[in-house]
Amino acid sequence: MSIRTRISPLLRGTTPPSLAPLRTTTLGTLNRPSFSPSLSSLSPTVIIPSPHPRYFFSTITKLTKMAAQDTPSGKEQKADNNNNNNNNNNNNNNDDNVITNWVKPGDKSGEFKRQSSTFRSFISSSPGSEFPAEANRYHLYVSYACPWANRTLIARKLKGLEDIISFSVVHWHMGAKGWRFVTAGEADQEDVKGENVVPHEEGLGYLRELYFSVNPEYEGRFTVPVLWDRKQKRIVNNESSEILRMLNTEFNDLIDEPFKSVDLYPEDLRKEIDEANEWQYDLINNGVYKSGFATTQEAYERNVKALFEALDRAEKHLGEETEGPYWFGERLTEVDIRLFVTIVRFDPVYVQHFKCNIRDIRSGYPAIHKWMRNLYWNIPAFKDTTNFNHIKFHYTKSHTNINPLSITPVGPVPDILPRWEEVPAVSFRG
Ligand SMILES: N[C@@H](CCC(=O)N[C@@H](CS)C(=O)NCC(=O)O)C(=O)O
Repeated sequence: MSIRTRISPLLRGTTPPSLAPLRTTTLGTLNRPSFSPSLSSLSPTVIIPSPHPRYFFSTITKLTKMAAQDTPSGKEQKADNNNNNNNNNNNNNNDDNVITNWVKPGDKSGEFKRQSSTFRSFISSSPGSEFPAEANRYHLYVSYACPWANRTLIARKLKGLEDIISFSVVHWHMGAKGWRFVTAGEADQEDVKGENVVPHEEGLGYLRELYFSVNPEYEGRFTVPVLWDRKQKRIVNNESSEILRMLNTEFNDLIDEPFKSVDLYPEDLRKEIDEANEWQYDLINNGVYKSGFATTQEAYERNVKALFEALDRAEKHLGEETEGPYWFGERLTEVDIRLFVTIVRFDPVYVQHFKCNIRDIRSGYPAIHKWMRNLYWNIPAFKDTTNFNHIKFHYTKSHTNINPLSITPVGPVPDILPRWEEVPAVSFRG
């Protein structure tokens, strides 16, 4: 069976993405200046799209409705939020335990250093495994805001594991006590609602309670995603890159074609996948955080320049070195998943909130833009697991050290452009 035949059942509609007509005219002729590492020598190439009135007004209505409601998170969140504000409006907080001290107090480098994940067991289909592959046994705790968690939801869907592994989604707000579950009253609110945004089934309030339930002495961060074993009431793993690998292979005996044959980490591409993951993780996936959480000008500039050099590299690869529509041409792999979750958040959040604004994707990176929109608009696993409300509200209203008033910018409008529409400046240049 050809790869395309294998992937095609996952696509919406009947046209596989690689066969869909590509509007190369507007994108192919762009003359984009190449990246210069010196900020001062950069020409102002970021083009602000003038919003189409349709998108503009629907977003305004959405935000106004939100403001008119009682606050999304109620009393408990307000308390949590205040706490957060008090703790984080300056960088002089010396309490190591403050959850939103992204840079360790006293660390003169100003660099965000991501902690390694703690729970690293594997579900396995091998006999006698500590965590055997079984249907209805494992649960994913995720946030729609979080790119790392988003990876696992995409893989779950691409592999057809929807009836085998359940999932639930936390509230988008992360306060001083970390992620929390929604209350029954909140689940239907405009800004909160989404597939499986539900209260915890046993009534937990915060994700940290789950971590403490398995280890009362736990000292790491209370991160999503969490792969949970319902039977043993244990955390199997909280490292998204490893969860992706498990979902890719270990449940294959429990699923049918065409999902069984979907291979996100194929043997013959492993070396290239590992290589791509390495620089993309450090410079792009984590690069946006290192830029946004930096507490010195030097740390910010170092990381944001490296991020944009890496985006230039990705642009070159997708525009010139591969015959699309995926990173490895005809084959959809975990590289597409891992890069997508950062790119889809780039214009709506990272450009302004994390100051990753040397360029944006929609006007500055035509090949990445085309690649991202193909995934989003043609493959339900990508679109259905992307929730722009959770994404925008989480970052802008949780990181009060970066955005003390928690005002969420309205733009860019829309969050993602339709497949064949360009920002006016790009259409004009084409
Ligand atoms: N290495 C982890 C990182 C996960 C992670 O950092 N998740 C963030 C959300 S985007 C989180 O839950 N942060 C909470 C915290 O650090 O307190 C993975 O890839 O699974």
